[in-house]
Amino acid sequence: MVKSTTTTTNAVDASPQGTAGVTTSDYDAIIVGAGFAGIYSLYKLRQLGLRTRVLEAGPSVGGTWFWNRYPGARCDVQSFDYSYSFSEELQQEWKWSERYATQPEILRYIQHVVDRFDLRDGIQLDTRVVSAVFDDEASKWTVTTEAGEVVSARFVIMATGCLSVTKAPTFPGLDSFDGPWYHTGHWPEEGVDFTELRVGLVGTGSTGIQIAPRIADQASELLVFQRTPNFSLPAQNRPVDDEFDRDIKATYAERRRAARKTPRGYPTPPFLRECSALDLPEDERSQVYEQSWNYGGPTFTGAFEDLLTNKEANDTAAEFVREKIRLMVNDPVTAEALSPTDHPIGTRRPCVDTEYYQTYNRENVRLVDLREGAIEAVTPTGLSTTEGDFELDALVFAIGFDAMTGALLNIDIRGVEDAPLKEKWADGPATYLGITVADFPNLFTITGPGSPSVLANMVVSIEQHVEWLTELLRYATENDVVRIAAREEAQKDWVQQVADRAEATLVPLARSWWSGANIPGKPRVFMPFLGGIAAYGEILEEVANNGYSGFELSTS
Ligand code: N01
Repeated sequence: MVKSTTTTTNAVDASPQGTAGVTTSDYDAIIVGAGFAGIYSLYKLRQLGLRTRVLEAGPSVGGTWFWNRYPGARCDVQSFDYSYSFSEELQQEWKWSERYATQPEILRYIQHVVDRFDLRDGIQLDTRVVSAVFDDEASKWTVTTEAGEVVSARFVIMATGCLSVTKAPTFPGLDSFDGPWYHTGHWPEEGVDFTELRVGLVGTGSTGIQIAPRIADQASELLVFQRTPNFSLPAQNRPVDDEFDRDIKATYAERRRAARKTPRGYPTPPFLRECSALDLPEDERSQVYEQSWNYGGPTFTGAFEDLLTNKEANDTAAEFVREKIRLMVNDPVTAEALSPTDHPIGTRRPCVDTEYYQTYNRENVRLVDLREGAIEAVTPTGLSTTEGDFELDALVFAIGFDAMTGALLNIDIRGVEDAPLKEKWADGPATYLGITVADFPNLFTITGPGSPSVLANMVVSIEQHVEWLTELLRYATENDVVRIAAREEAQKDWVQQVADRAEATLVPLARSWWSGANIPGKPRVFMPFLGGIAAYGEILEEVANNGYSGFELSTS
């Protein structure tokens, strides 16, 4: 437990989730969010002996894997890697059924972890945090919930997720629509039956690409409204048989260690080349692409080391995928419309699919290219574009998220001198290492902007942050540190480094949610750290080894 001036103003509420009344309680740490990040934070901080409570807005644990329960939702990093590595027993006893697990299976896994490690009594569900205010004198946070509950804590850990605030559909006339409409990020728990319905799907990012084939299985007609085509790579999903399961588990710990030494946080197959795509003659280069394509998943964009830095090299990969699309989609006009030409491959989040392109060969599926006529309004009977009206019985919006900063800025976070985070980040997020913010002492952002987060295996990104933070809090505990504050200068340098790394690549050539471009009015700042998990891990280690350089640690 942190040896601090903490006084308990009320008995610590150890009641099960959702049963807490309006009380004032005092903790060592409050964690906001019970997804992968919040759950692991609770596990680690309890081990440290901190009195810790998780406040979760939803009625269940799981975070993004609770809310995004649309048909077709699955991870696009292999299940064996998209899972916690902290417990050898856990990873040996859990058996994934598919190479890329579905949302229900991942949610079951998260529930299992919570029970397996007796974490449930530390998680308070149905509790939305609305504000967090720093008390400069006491070096403590006061956290208030929507229900008016007030809790205080030395440390606040924002495990609020990078993709947890949905982008709301704002099409004029939506209220007048006669049929039901759904956002994929708030999918009804009981599911939706599209049988015999004409369905309009808006959005062709990772979500739209996953859900389209599943809607097409049911609907009498599916119209996919696409504004920007994305590159999508085949998952090459398959069931996990016992032999594969045994093979992975025989060297699981080694696999996990190796993953932390990669940029993306998962093992890379041996055929990826550490050279330029342009170093190989065309037939050999194509062979590498073919191998990566057949291997499946996002690995393709790492086939050569310069795909994200050299436009000419990138063009060879992009053209390979466009050629695949032409081969998979029977109608040449549709194939052309599905083929991205406005951004290099990998400069927007590559999608991973199962039978997405082939879906357009079905009789009941049609692509509507919004570049030829944008959506003007929702009408009582469907969608109206500048090129014509479409009659629809149901609408599905897969239009994305206010990513990375949305969940943090939805909470009224006030730091030193009552300064709102919203004002500090008016021109875009500024953090030190993606995990702390100057002038917001004792507040930590798991996979916050400025960390590898969404560019890597999220579970590895989360573990990296939580483990590093646990050691920092251990250090604080052992050294009577009550205030951990990032220095302004260190933050300035870090923000510059994050921007420089992005500038050195092709990512500025794309409009993407990575840089806030999907939300009108959001500052255009490339938010994640592009250096990768391994390099980032080394930086974190160096900061710690240097006595937490860049931080001011105060004992009173
Ligand atoms: O959201 P997106 P997403 N009119 O922002 C379109 C993760 N994820 O939910 O590109 C018409 O990528 C928009 O068009 P445009 C993953 O990191 C992971 O699909 O702006 N269209 C785009 O096509 C992913 O990257 C998994 O022109 C409009 C789409 O909606 C991230 O979540 C699965 C529009 C939004 O695409 C976000 O993916 C799913 C408008 N007004 C998601 N507004 C895994 O497998 C938006 N669009 C782990």
